[in-house]
Amino acid sequence: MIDLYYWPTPNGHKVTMFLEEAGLPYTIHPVDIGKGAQFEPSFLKIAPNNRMPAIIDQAPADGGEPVSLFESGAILLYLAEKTGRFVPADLRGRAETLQWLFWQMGGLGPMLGQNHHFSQYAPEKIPYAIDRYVKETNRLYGVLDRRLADRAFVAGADYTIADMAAYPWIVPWEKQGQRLDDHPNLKRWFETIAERPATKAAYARAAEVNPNYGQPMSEDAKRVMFGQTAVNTKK
Ligand SMILES: N[C@@H](CCC(=O)N[C@@H](CS)C(=O)NCC(=O)O)C(=O)O
Repeated sequence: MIDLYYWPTPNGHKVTMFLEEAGLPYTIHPVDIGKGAQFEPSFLKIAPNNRMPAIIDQAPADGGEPVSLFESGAILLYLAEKTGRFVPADLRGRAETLQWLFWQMGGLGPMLGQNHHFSQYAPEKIPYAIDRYVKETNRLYGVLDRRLADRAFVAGADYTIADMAAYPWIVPWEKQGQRLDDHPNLKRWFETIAERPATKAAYARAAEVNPNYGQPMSEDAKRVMFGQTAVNTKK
């Protein structure tokens, strides 16, 4: 059984996508980041970066104590290794998959996160910041589109954790000031993943956990989420 500490955001969706694909039993523990649940001392023990997702694997493969993990990329890789699924076993396929997983974790996620911040949440509309992150998002979409020109999925013919990491960040493409029609290979990939039953099941969890899923962020939530300092992590 996997305990999943989750709120329905792009990084949260990555893990439900994996768990649904693999058919691993899991229990969701909602972490309402708009209300400050990420700062609860019990959560910080599992996730010292006060960000979700996080997991506790109650039955690790070595038969030892439960394993607790934060960082969505580390969680995807751990679960892939636990199940032997969604990461190729051969040296080259594995290297390709990890390369694109790290590309997502170091580039696509953080840059698109800044796009969301300055385009949608910032109290002032700062043209320079919006332009910078909308353009960087566009560049990254172009990289993914070129990568997908001659292969079905990011790492090759098979669906992997690299795809699961990237897909939820493309879902809000309109809010990011992008057009999927400008990136035909990316669009085909995106539509293929959207149709997977596990993707649909993962996204169905979103509204179950947060009845306000898809609504604009409240002013109270913005106060909780933005402007954090080290004080918040030292409870
Ligand atoms: N690199 C982390 C990022 C996680 C992250 O940024 N999670 C956001 C939601 S997508 C969060 O928990 N935010 C809470 C906050 O900002 O206080 C990962 O991939 O797990």
